[in-house]
Parts: sequence; C-alpha cells; structure tokens
Amino acid sequence: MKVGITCYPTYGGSGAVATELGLELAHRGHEVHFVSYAQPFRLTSFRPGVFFHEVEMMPYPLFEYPPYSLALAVALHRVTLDHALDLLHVHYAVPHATSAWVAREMLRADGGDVKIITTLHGTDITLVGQDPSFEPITRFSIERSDGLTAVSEHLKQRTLDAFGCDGRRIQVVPNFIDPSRYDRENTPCHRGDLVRAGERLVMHISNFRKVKRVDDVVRVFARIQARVPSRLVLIGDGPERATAVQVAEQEGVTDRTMFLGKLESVAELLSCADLFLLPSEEESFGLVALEAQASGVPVVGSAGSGLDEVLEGGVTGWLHPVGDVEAMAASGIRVLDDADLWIRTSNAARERAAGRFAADRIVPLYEAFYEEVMAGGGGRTRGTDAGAPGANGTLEPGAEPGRGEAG
Ligand code: GMT
Repeated sequence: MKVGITCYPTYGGSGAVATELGLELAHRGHEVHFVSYAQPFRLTSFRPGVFFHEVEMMPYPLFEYPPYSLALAVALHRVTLDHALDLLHVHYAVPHATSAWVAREMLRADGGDVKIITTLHGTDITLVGQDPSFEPITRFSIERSDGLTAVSEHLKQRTLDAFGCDGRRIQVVPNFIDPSRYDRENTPCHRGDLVRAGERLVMHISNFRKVKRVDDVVRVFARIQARVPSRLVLIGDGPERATAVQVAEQEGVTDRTMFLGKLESVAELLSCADLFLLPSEEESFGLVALEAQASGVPVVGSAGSGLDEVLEGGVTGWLHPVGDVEAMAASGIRVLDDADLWIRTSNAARERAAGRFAADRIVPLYEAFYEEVMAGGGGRTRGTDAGAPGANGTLEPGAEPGRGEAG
C-alpha cells in the first residue's frame, strides 16, 4: 500500500508513534510518505521505502498567523497525486484531519480520491479539540474521516462523550514499542554520569506542558530523596520547565535535579533508570510509560486515564489519584527500598510491554484496519458493536488481524 502520514514533527508522543508506525510499515513492504512542516524528530536516517515531503509555506508580511492548514492540504493533495497514494493516515486531529479532508475534496473535484484515517492521540480530543475555537471543525473533520482510531479505550470514551461522533466506529489500536530497542542488559548506560555509587536514579520524560504536572514530579522526588539517596533526571523541555526549576528550589532539591533537554534517544537513558514518574493530569495512553516499562523501569503515575491500560497497577507500577504526591512518593520509596520488589516489578514491566505492546502485534492491527477502510469499511458502527468481546471497536493486542472487528 502507498500511505501518506502526517504528524507533528516536534518532541511528543503522537509524532513518535506516527514515525515508528511509518518505519514499521516500510519494513513490511509498504511505501510511506511523511508530509509535515519539518522532519519528524524520530525520522533521523535513510530507510528504504520512506520519503519525507516538507510543507512549503510562503512567508508574507500580511500573515500574522500563516495558514499552515491550507499549505498542508496543498502538500497532501500534491503528494497523493504525484505518488498515487492509497490513503492518508493523519495523527492528531487538529488540524491534520481538516487538511486531509480539504486535500480529498480537491482530488474529488478532479475525479480522484483517497481514503483518510485519523488517529486520535490525546489533547486533540481532551483539550484543544474541545476549545470553542476548534470544536465544530474537529467534529466535522473526524466525522469525514473514512476510519478513526484511538490509542486507548479511555480516549475512545472521551471522544464519544465529547463529540458523540454520530455513530462512527472508533477502532482502539494501542501504542507500541520494539522490545529489542529497550534491552536493559545490553544497552549502553550512562549511570555513572548521572548518579553516584549507592544512589538511585529517578526519571521523567515529557514535553513539560501543564498537563504533565512536572511540578508534581519534583515534589514526589523531593519526598523520595528524603528517604532514599537518589537523583532526578528530567528529559524534554517545554513551558513548565521554569515552574519545575522553582519547585526544585522550594523543595531544596536543586542540586539533586538535572535537566537534560530534548534528547531523541531515550532508550539508553531509560535503561539506567530505577523509577519513572508520570503524574499527569491526564494521559490518553502514556507512550513514555510504555517505553519505561519496556526498559524494565517501574512506573509511578496518575490513575484514572489511559495509563490504567498501559500499567498493571501493583504489578508493573503504581497509580494514584492525580495530585496525590504523598501516595506516589510512598510507592516510589517502597519499590526503591525493597530489592526483591524492584526486581519483580521490573521483570513484570518488561514482560507486559513486550507481550502486549510489541510492534509485531500492534502494527498488523493498523494494516488490517487499512485493508478494511480500503475495502469501504471502517466507518459506521456495526450491529455487532455491543456485547461480544472484541466487537466494541477494539482489536485486542495479539488478536488475529482479519478475525476481529477489523476483519
Ligand atoms: O495529545 C497530546 O497531548 C499530544 C501527544 C503528543 O504528541 O505528545 O500526546 C498524546 O499522544 C501520545 C501518543 O499516542 C500518548 O501517549 C499521550 O498519552 C497523549 N498525551 C496526553 O493525552 C496528554
């Protein structure tokens, strides 16, 4: 199949998932064309069957807000025509689903066509997409997609609650990892550069938006390090960094806190972490928590959103109510203090990540969904939608493609 993929190229989960998916698809023989305003941050080297098309924007003094959505629509239209794409798979609804719809309207005006699949990732539904300035067009655009996927049951439900989606079926396809990239034993680790002998390494990775509650990361760490000699390593950057620095000062842990900035290759750092903190307000999935688990790192985070589907509470990590820094710290101290518990949790985390969320199991679910959409399905909810296992729009990881809803 020839697939166009549009995503945000910047540091973040949706761009990471879109890029890894494109690379996996190319590996399986598909031709993949990325279309975005910059090279996605995980698309770093040549891969056969993978192409990147930069969206060109004409600078013009009249534009205080250059119309990127239109330029993207033009690029999607052009790339679809030039490379005879079968489908456009856009990640993050705002504004990508709208640009894809415009591109398809332009194609149809000339007798052409292309299928559109939109993958909902998180704040495109839970935050940005619901803002009154975007809500009607988010609803319109996702309803015009030929297929919709969401990265968790939690996000699917949030989408139905917020947008109703007029009976459209939303296929849940969880995020995935390549287990061989997160091999704790064999990955070179920089532990000696990050902590001293006898200290434990606590880690957080994100784009430091408010939703990530990076201030809580620092508060939880401060309580942990009062009991267990440890250091906090923060990877990423964003608007809440200044707050995190301030809270570290207030809590008296500045000298035990290190900000490493936006690093692309997180596997080698995760492989030397002892604990991962993700106390977000909400996570539709929490890809980074999956990456941490794949690296054998116990995770402590917030309950009540998509993280519940990624972690097995009490087995691969611990989830507590949003903002409950005391409970999160208590779980962190417990697992760092108890070597047997740490080993059990670390092994369980690795097994869960490699067992349920391996690329080999999840990517075929996308391929099956592509086939279904190309065959004209993927849109309306079917009569079988309620009740039967796997008939609620979810393909269980490991389900045989073609046998579940998508078949
Ligand atoms: O929706 C966002 O907040 C942006 C997005 C990103 O690019 O960072 O993150 C979301 O998509 C990821 C990949 O599917 C998920 O793992 C994250 O949980 C999700 N973020 C939120 O829901 C806050």
